[in-house]
Amino acid sequence: MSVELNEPGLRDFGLMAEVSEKLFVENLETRFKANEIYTFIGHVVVAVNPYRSMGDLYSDRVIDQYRSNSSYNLPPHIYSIADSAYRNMRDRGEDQCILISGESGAGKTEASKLIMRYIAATSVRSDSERIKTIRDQLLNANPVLEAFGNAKTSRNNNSSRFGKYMDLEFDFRGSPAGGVITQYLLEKSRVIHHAPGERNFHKFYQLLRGSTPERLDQLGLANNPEQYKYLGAYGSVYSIDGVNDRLEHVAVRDAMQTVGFTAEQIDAIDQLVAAVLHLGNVEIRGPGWPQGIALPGADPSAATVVDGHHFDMAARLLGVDRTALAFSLTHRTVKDSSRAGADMRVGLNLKAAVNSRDALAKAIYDRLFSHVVHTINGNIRRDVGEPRGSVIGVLDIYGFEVLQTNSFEQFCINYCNEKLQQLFIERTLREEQLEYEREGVQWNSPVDFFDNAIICKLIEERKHGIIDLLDDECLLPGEVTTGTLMAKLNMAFGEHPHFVTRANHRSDKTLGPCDFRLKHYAGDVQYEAELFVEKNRDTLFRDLQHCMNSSTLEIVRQLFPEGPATVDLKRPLSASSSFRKSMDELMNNLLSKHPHYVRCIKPNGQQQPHMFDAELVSHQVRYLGLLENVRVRRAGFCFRQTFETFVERYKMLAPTTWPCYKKKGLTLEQAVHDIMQAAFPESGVQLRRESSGSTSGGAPAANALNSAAADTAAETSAAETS
Ligand code: AOV
Ligand code: MG
Repeated sequence: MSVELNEPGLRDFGLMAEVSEKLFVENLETRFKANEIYTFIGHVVVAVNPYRSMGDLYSDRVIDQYRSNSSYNLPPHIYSIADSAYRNMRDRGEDQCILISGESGAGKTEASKLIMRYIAATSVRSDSERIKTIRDQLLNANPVLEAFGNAKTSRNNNSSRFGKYMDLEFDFRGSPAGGVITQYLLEKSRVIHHAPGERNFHKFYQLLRGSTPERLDQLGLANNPEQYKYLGAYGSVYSIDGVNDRLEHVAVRDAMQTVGFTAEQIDAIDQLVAAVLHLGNVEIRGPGWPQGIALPGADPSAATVVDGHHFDMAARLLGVDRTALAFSLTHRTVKDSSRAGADMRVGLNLKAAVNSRDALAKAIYDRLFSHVVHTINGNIRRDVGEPRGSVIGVLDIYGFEVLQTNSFEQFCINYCNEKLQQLFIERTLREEQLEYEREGVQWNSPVDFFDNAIICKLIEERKHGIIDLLDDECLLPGEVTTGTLMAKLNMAFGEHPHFVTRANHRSDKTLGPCDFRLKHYAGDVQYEAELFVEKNRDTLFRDLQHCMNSSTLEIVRQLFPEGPATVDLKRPLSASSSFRKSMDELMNNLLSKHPHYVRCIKPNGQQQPHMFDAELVSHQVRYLGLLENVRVRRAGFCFRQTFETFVERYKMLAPTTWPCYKKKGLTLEQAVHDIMQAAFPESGVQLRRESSGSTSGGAPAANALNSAAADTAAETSAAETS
């Protein structure tokens, strides 16, 4: 970490002499090349992923520095944000949240872990064993979640395939008291399929490579991932550079124990992961296949499940009867109208039976992931009876992504990123401008910015947005063709500036008949609508549900509780509408807290250290709205400080405030005024008219130059700006 005076480039973009994309990116590059990966825009931290170990940058020594100094006297750091959130929470008793955004591979998850590490180190000041246990449990939740919910993608070797929001709860002294994790929509399609060059969830490889031979034997598994169809799609990779799945397996089991899982619970979870691998290898053939499992009373037109090791193990590990499992994979129970609605079993053809097997595998893994999160929450929950102190929420979602083929999952992921961008716009660009107006502070002309509300509305608007149109299709009985969905979308959005299909852009030959393109805030993404209806319906046939519920294993019965089958409900909550609902809840939650932002930037597409691709960075700077962020800060006032801090720091500058303004009969506001008059008689500093509590927790604040700027006002343009 550099010494402050030698710091390369500008530490705060608010100090730029002129705001331009070129200068912005140049400043990032200068700093990146000098090992300074963090830069401020006011209170926002911009972080460039270094793709390498940063030596001492995150050490305990540095934690101590940020803990004992005002962040603004130190170089920008992810710890500055963590410190400011923690202090606000502890000293003002205000709930805080830290929102980390950026595209896939930009460094969000690493940032979230560094923030948690800082807060854990800072908040645990006592020797209380209980507090230390809570701290360890909170920190160890991350590796567990990553094992089950992260995977190697083409963008990121450790890509989060779920959204994570974690509330860290503190007692009134500011010590950790517990936590709650909320997860959003795991990309469960990855269980059965992944693109060339990618992997399935880390957990599968860890289990195969890390289990003892005896354990593998019990689970009927080989230690070679290539033998499993769900891991071995064409072009698959099985290993990740620098990652040892065997050691990870041990580390994750240890972390699970620290979080509070019992050895039996861990074994039961591994058993179900093994069952999923076996299911993937269960062969399904056409009707009457000779080696098929004989099913008395089966529909002769039904596909057949091939008898063999994998089927046998799947049934055994799931604790279900072989015949019942084979039946539920190849048949569906329907009402027979000719027999007064009595149940009738209809055989599934080969394709439908394969789908049914894959749907079961996805459902098991998806529910298992929720079960893991639920169990963690049960263990890290604040003690009943402990009064609720304040909370710091840390949001780490899956980043905006554009893949070779984009399906329903990317649609949800990118919608989530739109929502987060919307929140950023609302709170940093719009609110900042409104605040100046509210406070009667005069400032330069308003700053224009691209408001992505139009895209959010296109996706989520009730009755008229893509989600509701998709739901309408899903409600139609029987097979729905993608063609009818496309026709509906074209009819509704043919003229929409952010919606593109073949119908409204005939000259665009890259669009197939079932493709639509959304012009997202972060770039265009072309979606294949082919599986949207099926993935959105997200139904698991009653037969599979019943079969799983009949398991001899408690964990399986818990994952598949008996209840109304989703297919029978009048208006089931589809995958996309339930995602929209959870996004609404998330946004309301975040709006109720004091926000802090980390904007992560990916410096190159090769995941390489020391490479800075200025074009790629420019694109991110543009769509993240960072220049607008700087303009708003500069059009307004770059530096704010509470009156108290300001007077304490500069009281020696005016005769009326030294040694104590109170003794000279001044109010706090008069003291600030006198100091400014004495130091900068010509400056344009304005004092806030009245306290609104928006930026300083109710304390009167001065939109004044802060210490660094006041000391070096002549060198910076901040004085001219304000
Ligand atoms: P993401 O969370 O933003 O992507 P990650 O946090 O997983 O991205 O970062 C990707 C990789 O970049 C990590 O595995 C590290 O190798 C490296 N990295 C990130 N931040 C740092 C850092 N501060 N210091 C050193 N290396 C870092 V995604 O979850 O795909 O949207 O969905
Ligand atoms: Mg991540």
